[in-house]
Amino acid sequence: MEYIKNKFYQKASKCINEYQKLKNEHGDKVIANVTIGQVMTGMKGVPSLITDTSKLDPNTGIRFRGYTIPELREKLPRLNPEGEPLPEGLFYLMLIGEIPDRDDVLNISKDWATRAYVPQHVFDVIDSLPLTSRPMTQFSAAILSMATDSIFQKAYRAGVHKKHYWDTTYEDVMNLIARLPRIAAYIYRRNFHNNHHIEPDPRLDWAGNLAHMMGHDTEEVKRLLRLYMVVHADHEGGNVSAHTTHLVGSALSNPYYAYAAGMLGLAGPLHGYANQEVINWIFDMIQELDNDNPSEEDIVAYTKKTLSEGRVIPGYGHAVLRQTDPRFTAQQEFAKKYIKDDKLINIVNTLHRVVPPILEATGKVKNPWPNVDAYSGSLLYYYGVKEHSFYTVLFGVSRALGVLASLVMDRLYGLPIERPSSFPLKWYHEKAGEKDGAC
Ligand code: HAX
Repeated sequence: MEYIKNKFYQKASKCINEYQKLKNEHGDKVIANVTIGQVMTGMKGVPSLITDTSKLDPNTGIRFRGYTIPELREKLPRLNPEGEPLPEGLFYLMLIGEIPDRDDVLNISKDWATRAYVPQHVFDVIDSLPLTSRPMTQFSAAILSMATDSIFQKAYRAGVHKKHYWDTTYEDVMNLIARLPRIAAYIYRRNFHNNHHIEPDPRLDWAGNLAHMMGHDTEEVKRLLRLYMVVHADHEGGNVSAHTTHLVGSALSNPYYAYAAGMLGLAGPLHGYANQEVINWIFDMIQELDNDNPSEEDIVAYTKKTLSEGRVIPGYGHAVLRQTDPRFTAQQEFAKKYIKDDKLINIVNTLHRVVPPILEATGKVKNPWPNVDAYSGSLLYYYGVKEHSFYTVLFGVSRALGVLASLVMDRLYGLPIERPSSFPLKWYHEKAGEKDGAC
């Protein structure tokens, strides 16, 4: 499937000169000032990364190469008219910058199917971990162990010219993405289905095959996973999983290391692990109330109690967004279309009504609206994927599409090692014009 690689190179190589020109001729141009507030709140809003795959607008949400999620759901190729777009199409769009046609997408499906072989030692590494280790630990360890296959690493050792780094990175990235469904499904079956594994079916699309290997071989779950893989794929470059992948990759670590590092960031409760926290929190509420059909008043009281304990309400808030996350809305629309009446989904919808005003009333939460994680677990649960601790692995499989497409571009542009400056707290204190600091 060299033609996808060639198409990428044809399109993206035009931008190399643009990058060099900006670096060489406009390097002194001031584009933003940094405030102490930005440093103290995690560098929010400081332009400091180059990411072409997607851009996040605080009010309208994510756009992938300019396209919103509703536009993607309309324009990206799908297997059948009633279904959801294939994530392969989104990967093509993020990498190449054009909406693919059906053949482009089917070609990527085929390419990934031919690259999907996972070496035995990867399964051995997973099997060597205790079942008590979290699925995300197993997932990251499996990815790291696959670095034995890194073509980039071998080429670097052999002295390849830096202008060719992107080529072997592309090969690693395609192999890595192709293998993820098999690895994720293996972890799922090992942990939750007595180690009874299901062989891949190379005729299936990437997400469809994942559903098949997990043992949820129905059209409904395949459709859900296609949507899931599209909405979680990318959220511009500054979120923890994307930024970590880029940062580690900037040291020319191989793509397996870079992505595994990104996954460890995704595993944090303020990021991708929130998709488990949402469901855990709802089930804790149901248990405490001893009622799986709680009233609005009960839900309000439980939410307030959680806040009073100094905890966050999982699935709500965002570092950049200031409106309901369109990824939440896409999943809500999916539920409205396909699910008639379900107690868990009803609770999620009630939370959507009652949580924002409660968070707003705290006076400090900048975005009281739901994010992507508020809905995803309830949909998986409804369709029979009930094992919460696995949910972040699914997020991780999807996130590979965006962060690894970006890594190929990082290498094509020849982005340098990332190295921002740090200063002691005292330095900021002095910059603020304060005299007598305590430290
Ligand atoms: N519940 C309670 N308090 C919240 C809150 C929430 N959902 N969201 C923000 N806050 C609090 C913050 O903890 C912070 O409190 P302190 O001043 O006491 O430290 C204050 O409001 C201001 O925070 P913010 O500026 O609004 O939010 P941040 O940019 O610092 O953090 C988070 C963004 C997403 C981490 C935050 O909203 C949060 O913790 N949400 C709950 C966890 C969650 O759903 N994470 C997933 C986010 C989406 C994602 O990445 N998915 O992978």
